[in-house]
Amino acid sequence: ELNGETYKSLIPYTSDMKTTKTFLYATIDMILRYLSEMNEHDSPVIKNGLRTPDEYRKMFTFEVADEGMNLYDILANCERILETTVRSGHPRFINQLTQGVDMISFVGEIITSSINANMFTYEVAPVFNLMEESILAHMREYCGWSNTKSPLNNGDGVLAPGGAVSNLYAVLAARHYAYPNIKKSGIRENLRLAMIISKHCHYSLKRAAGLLGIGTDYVYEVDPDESGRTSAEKVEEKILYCQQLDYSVFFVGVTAGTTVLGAFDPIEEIAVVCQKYKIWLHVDGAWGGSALLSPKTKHLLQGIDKADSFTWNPHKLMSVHLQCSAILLKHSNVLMRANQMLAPYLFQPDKHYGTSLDTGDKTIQCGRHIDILKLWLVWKARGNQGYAEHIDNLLENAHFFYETICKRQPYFQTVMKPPFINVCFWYVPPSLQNIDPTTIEYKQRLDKIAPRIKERMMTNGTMMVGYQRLDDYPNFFRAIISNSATTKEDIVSMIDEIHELGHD
Ligand code: ABU
Repeated sequence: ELNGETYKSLIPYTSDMKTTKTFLYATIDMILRYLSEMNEHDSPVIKNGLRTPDEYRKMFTFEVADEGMNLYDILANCERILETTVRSGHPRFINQLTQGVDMISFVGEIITSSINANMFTYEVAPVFNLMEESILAHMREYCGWSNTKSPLNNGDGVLAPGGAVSNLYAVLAARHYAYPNIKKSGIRENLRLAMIISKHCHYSLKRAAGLLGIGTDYVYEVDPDESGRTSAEKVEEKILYCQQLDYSVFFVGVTAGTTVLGAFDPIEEIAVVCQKYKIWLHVDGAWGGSALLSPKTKHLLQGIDKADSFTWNPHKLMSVHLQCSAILLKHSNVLMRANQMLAPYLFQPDKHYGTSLDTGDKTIQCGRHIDILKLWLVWKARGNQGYAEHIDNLLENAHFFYETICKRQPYFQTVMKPPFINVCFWYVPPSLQNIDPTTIEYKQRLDKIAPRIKERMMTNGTMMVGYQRLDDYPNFFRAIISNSATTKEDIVSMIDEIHELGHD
């Protein structure tokens, strides 16, 4: 039916809805088949395994042509994309912090797409700007930044395309707060700015220093302890060291839920140090910020009320589709003052509705996608209570994962007791069992095991889990389950799979 039709048979090129309906129903059918198959727990995460770039190049015609493609072939291409894709919503995809496909969030994405509006001004996205204002205020309440007199004037925030951009906002806001003239005059040579971050913090903070003219050489890293936490004493030592060098430290960045180990820096104690030296404290909770949602885990962020800014990514632990990251600030108007350019064609000061909800002028973007609807819908559907249960369930799964591999010694060795959802471990094959683990040979050989297992895993396509080196540790696996669909049976199957793939 769609074979002879082109895009010109679709709205808006025709007002007849017939072909549009056929095309969209066929698309929905295809998506339903994909989602249903993806939720069969024993189905592959990558059908036929990961192919080489050349194999994919042969499977698709990536080049566009002079002549357009008919609608049937467009759908055939979509079908092939779904067939070959890495199914990040699969219950056994635990490779990345972003996982799963939540149906309410999915509906939010479809509706957002149908509207295709731009967040930058109130006049083109009125309801979405109000929704964002309300949800960001609610998130700030979790940080303890509420001001009952004026609930919407108790800080600021904006949704950003990802945690790295939220972290960039934090550094930018801190720099502007301390040195507002830089926006206009740049960093003059006699101003020696420096930042202090935890060594295990996200790399985006260092990149922000490069982007904002601080210079990556002037980012001082504090070594964590053996549990991956940065101590307040070490932060203070670093501040004093920088002061001796005559540097002005304007930013301390710590982490709530480090990317690999899931460690939480002691915010309360570090906040005391930052207050003593009047330095902006940023907490990157892109991953672990959602621990605030559960009464059982919110203690992990004790002291967040004393921070100046906070990154929190709903697209990680809150089952919301990429992209959805929040940068939250305790201080009102810093973002606007730091970024405002008053483009006269967009942010006219004499608009009849006022300009306070023209959020575009406080961002580093111009056009901005609507990321709020999916978050708002999921939060509405679950309520605060549903989110608390979600976090508790994920933690329970992490503990189950940890306990199961503890029982599988000596083949599975844990890196540490998980501080949060991250379960880090080595697989030690029989060939390494009789080698002294304190030797260099053992470390060198162990370092090669995780990549080898991962290669076999990707070739089979049965599951996906990430691995990395960290400090002196040889390559180890990091299992993180943020998908509500992952069950205890999946966990046992994945552990069995690693054991099978890892055997010599
Ligand atoms: N931005 C951190 C994401 C890292 C991960 O998914 O593993």
